[in-house]
Amino acid sequence: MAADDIFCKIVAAELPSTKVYEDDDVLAFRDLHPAAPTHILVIPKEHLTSLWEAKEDQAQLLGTLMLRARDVAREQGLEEDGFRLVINNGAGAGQTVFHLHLHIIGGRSLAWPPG
Ligand code: DGP
Repeated sequence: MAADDIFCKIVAAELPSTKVYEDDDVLAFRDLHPAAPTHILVIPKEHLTSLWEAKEDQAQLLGTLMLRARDVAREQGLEEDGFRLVINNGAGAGQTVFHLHLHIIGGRSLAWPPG
């Protein structure tokens, strides 16, 4: 756990969150500032700063995050109209919380390319 990481604090239940999925390795909860009707964050419970920092031996965890995000999207009823998974890597790409997270964004039409 990284002491100054708010998502580690959410994993440890030191900060509140609206959870939508949890298992031993993965937590999914609603984004505090939703950018769409459905906006959920999927994170590894173990601290990982960013995709950039991921190691080869974390490949299985990265794949699991993708699959659980897919499952959450399905449970939230997003499959018919589509949804987007986003990873912001680095401050220049808009990363503000330095604990790897996948954004699940859906429930409205989504423009491409993103800004
Ligand atoms: P990013 O910009 O990719 O690092 O996304 C971080 C997201 O985290 C952003 O959409 C807002 C959300 N967020 C920030 N602080 C909290 C929090 O304390 N709780 C929840 N649920 N979401 C948060």
